[in-house]
Amino acid sequence: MDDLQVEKPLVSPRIDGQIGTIVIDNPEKRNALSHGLIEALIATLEAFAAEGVRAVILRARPGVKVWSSGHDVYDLPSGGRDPLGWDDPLRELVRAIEECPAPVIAMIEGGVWGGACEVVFACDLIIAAPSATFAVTPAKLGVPYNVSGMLTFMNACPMRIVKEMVFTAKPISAQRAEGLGIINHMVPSRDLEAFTQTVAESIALNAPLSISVMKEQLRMLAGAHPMSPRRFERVQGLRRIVWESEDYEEGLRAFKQKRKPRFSGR
Ligand code: YXS
Repeated sequence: MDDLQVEKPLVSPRIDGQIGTIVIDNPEKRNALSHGLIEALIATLEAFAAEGVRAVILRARPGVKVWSSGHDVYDLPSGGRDPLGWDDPLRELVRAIEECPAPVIAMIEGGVWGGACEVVFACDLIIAAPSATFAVTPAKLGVPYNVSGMLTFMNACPMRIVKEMVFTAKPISAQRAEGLGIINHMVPSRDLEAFTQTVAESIALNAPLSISVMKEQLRMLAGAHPMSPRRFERVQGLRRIVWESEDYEEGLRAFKQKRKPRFSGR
C-alpha cells in the first residue's frame, strides 16, 4: 500500500455523555477478529475506562449479516504451537472485556462465530435482534479450545447446551438463546439500538464504583474453579495432542482452500 492510502479504521469508537460505543467495522472480512482489530478494541476499552465511561456498547454496523466471523483464521498458528495461549490476542480481548470497569453490552445482529462467540459471552449483557445466531466452532477447524474459554461458555450456557454447541459447531438462534437465558433480551431490529441505549443509560445513572466492584466480584466468583496443577497439566497435554494433530492442520488448510475439511482423527 503506497503512503497516500490511509488504512480504514477497523473500529469506530464514540462517547456520548457517559456511554461509549464501539462499532466493529471490517465487513470485507466479516469482522474477523484479526490481531489489528483486537488491538483496536482493547485500546478503545482502555481509553473508555480512562474517560470514566459508565457503560460500553459493543456492536457492528446496522443490518450486518455477520456480526463477527470469529478469530481471523489466517492469524492462527500452525506447526505445533498453542493457537489459544495466554498471549493470544483473542485471550487478551476476553480479559479486557472482563476487566473493563464499566459493564460491556454486546448488541448483536447477524451471525456470531467461533472466538467471537466467546467475546460476546464474556460481555456483561447481550441484547440481540432476531437475526442473531451464535456458533461455537473449534470442532469445525480442529482447534483445541482453552480452559478459560470453556469456562466462559460454561458460565454463559447450561452444560448440555455448551456440549451441543461445541460438538455440533452449529449456530443457535437468538430466540433459542433468549429462551435459555444465554442472552438478556431479543428485540426487533428496528428497536434494537434504542432499547440497548436505554439499558446503557439506566446503568450509567447508577453508582459506577458500586457497579465496577460488583462486576469484579462476579468475575472472580465465576472464575473460582479449583483446578489442581496436575489436572491443568493433563488438560494442556491433551490440548497439545490436538494442536499438533494432522486434523488441526487440515482444518486450517481446508478453510483457506474454501473446501470442507476431511478429518482423519489423527
Ligand atoms: O475470500 P476473501 O478474501 O474475500 O475472504 C472471505 C473469507 O475468507 C473471510 N473470512 C475470514 N477470514 C479470516 N478469518 C475468518 N474467521 C473469516 N471468516 C470469513 O471473509 C471473506 C468473506 O467470507 P465469505 O465469502 O465466507 O462470506 P459469507 O458471507 O459467504 O459467509 C460468512 C461466514 C461467517 C458464514 C463465513 O465467512 C464463515 O463461515 N466464516 C468462518 C466462521 C468460522 O468458522 N469462524 C471460526 C474462526 S476460528 C475461531 O474463531 C476460533 C479459533 S475457534 O475455531 O476455536 O472457535
